[in-house]
Amino acid sequence: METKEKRPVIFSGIQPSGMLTLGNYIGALRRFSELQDQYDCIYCVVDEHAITVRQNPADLRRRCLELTALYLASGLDPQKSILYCQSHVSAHAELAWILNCFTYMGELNRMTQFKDKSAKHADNINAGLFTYPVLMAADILLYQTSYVPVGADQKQHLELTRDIAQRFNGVYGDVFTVPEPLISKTGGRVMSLQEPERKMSKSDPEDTFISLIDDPDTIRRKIKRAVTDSESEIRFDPENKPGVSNLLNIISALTGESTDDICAGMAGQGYGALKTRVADCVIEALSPMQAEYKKLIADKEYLMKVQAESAEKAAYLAQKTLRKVQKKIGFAAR
Ligand code: ATP
Ligand code: LTN
Repeated sequence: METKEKRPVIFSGIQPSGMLTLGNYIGALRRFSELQDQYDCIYCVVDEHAITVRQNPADLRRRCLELTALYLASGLDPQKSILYCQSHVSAHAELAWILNCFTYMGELNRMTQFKDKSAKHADNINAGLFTYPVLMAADILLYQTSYVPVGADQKQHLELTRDIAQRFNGVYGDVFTVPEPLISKTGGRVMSLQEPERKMSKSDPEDTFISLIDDPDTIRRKIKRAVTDSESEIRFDPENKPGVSNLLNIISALTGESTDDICAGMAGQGYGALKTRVADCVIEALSPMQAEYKKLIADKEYLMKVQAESAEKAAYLAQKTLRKVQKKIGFAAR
């Protein structure tokens, strides 16, 4: 962020709600470092979002450090990108309150993530879970973000963020940059290994996802047990063969090869061979990051230093937008 020339801003966030999965990696994380040379990148550990579901305090604290280590291990450079924790910058919660007053109940009622999470946590449907997308809008809008790299599941939240920004700008003039999502064509939606109709999620049971720190044996075992179907033909057909298509998609996202080419190359082979190929690709993709992660996670002090220095830079940028918003709304001058 030291360059003088103004570059478009990239912002994204990941919840410290569990060890990241292959879905988080393919849909979001692996793209973050590719963007840092061209844009001003800000990547957040969204711990305030994570508490919309009950979290064990010690686990939450540990996971914030783990996610910071993963950000670094994936190739993010703290000299180029801002890598910080949401709760270290109070402007997020402050802007979220204001944006709550520019968001309609009807809009939030339509959010599919809210419906999914309420069904999963029927004993704790709290107001934070409902207004979750407003805090996400605040995250993004605070930094005058142009692009938001996310998985396909976040498209609806991005559309709401744009609507809120445009509504606010309509009343007060051009206060916010209206952001656009960056969703990759392959890999925007990696599915569960056990229920391939549902997206892979880090807060689901262990055997449904590959964790980014799973060792090669675990990766092979989980993929071997992945649900396929009773046929034996390797064919890309998400509707009728969701399990096999998910495996093909994973290979395609990791190698850049089209699913058609992968199928052609494996003609006549069975699901066993397909699974071996998937496991090989996943192990190859994750190994360098895992080695780096192991080193980084041992150095807590360094990780905390990165968080602290980044939070300072983020807070400076966030305050600029927050002050402007407060002034426009008519809050008393200080
Ligand atoms: P949780 O299970 O706690 O809700 P999650 O695994 O869905 O978490 P998030 O922290 O909400 O993960 O998402 C982080 C990023 O990863 C977001 O950009 C999201 O769109 C992306 N992502 C999450 N799951 C997948 C998936 N299965 N495929 C592709 N991208 C995904
Ligand atoms: N809502 C996202 C996580 C998230 C986010 C953000 C992503 C919170 N704030 C800002 C991009 C930009 C999720 O559930 N995956």
